[in-house]
Amino acid sequence: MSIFLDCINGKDVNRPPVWLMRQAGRYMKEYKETRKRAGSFLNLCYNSELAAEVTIQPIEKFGFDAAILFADILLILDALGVKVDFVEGLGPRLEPIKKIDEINNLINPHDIHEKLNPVYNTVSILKKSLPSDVPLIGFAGAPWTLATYLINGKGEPGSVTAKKFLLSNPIEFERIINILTEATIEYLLMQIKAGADVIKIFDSWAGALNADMVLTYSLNPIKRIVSEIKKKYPKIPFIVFPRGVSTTYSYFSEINKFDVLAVDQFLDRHWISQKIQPKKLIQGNLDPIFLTLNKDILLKELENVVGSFKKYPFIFNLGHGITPDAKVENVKALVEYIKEINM
Ligand code: 1CP
Repeated sequence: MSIFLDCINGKDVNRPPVWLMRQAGRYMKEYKETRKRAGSFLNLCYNSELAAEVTIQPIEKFGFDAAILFADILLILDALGVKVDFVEGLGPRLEPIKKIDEINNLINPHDIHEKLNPVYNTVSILKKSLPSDVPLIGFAGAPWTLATYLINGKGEPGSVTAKKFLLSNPIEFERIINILTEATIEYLLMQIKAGADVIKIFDSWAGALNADMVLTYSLNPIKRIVSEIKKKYPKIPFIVFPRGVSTTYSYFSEINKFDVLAVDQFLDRHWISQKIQPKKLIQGNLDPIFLTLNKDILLKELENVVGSFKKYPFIFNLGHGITPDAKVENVKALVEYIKEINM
């Protein structure tokens, strides 16, 4: 009874399912109120009741077809013993690895669960409280994206610091990727055990890698994670988001084990419909900036996105996360527009 799961499972649906990346967030006053009660962003992530509350807020307000667990991709680094802080107005700041032998200080991937237990608890609460037709998406950051934060200490355009590290120390970098891959497998297995219906892997900084590096450091570790998890849970669908990888998206579309490919807003929609959609169900790719503009500008772009993708089933979403300056009335208009489509 879920249009989102039906679409992923290849059943006939009469319109695209719709949800938005970062649908719980600062553009909503309800989120800001709960966030204030939590005291800090990390407290909100680790407070299962409040994290469940903010996960549900956009479902109740807008009627999205899927919910995404409220947490952050950087919690797993916190659990691995890296100091993580979220600085108001700046974003995440971490204590980065400065010397290669500091890799040895990371906590064993098998021992991350005590710290991450509140996240699994959030999943359990959500499974009980979400409407039965709204599946829950669990998620993790991909090893490369996590490695960029571990090495840069923060999001860095071009991920230059991490790229220099991997080119200068390929053996040590491989070790880092392996640790992060193992931890991610552990983390996602526990989310599924707690009740997550679908898993999304965010490789938000994959676009910083050159094409050959994309295959080695983005695609391969993600493939390993999905394969390992599907050995235990063969039916669990995976959405993979290698943001910014340009034409190497076509390599991701070849991987049978991936169920959905999330496409960013920089890809040519004609190319997506010709090269990707025949091979893989897609999700995307409205530029989040349209949610900040006049409604008529948004509606026109919705027409463009839907017009480009409608030859095949697709999941409606943004090309990247919603921004704090998105207008609530635009989000309402977007959901209404998609729900009125009859394909
Ligand atoms: O002050 C606040 O309220 C913090 C803003 C915020 C929020 C609402 C951050 C800090 N994270 C989140 C929640 C979050 N992050 C979710 C929750 C569920 C939802 O989608 O509604 C998810 C899935 C994430 C994932 C995430 N965190 C990614 C991958 C997706 C993407 O946007 O590319 C990344 C890269 C992060 C790191 C992070 N955490 C927060 C910020 C602002 C960032 C990214 C920016 C940076 O590195 O500077």
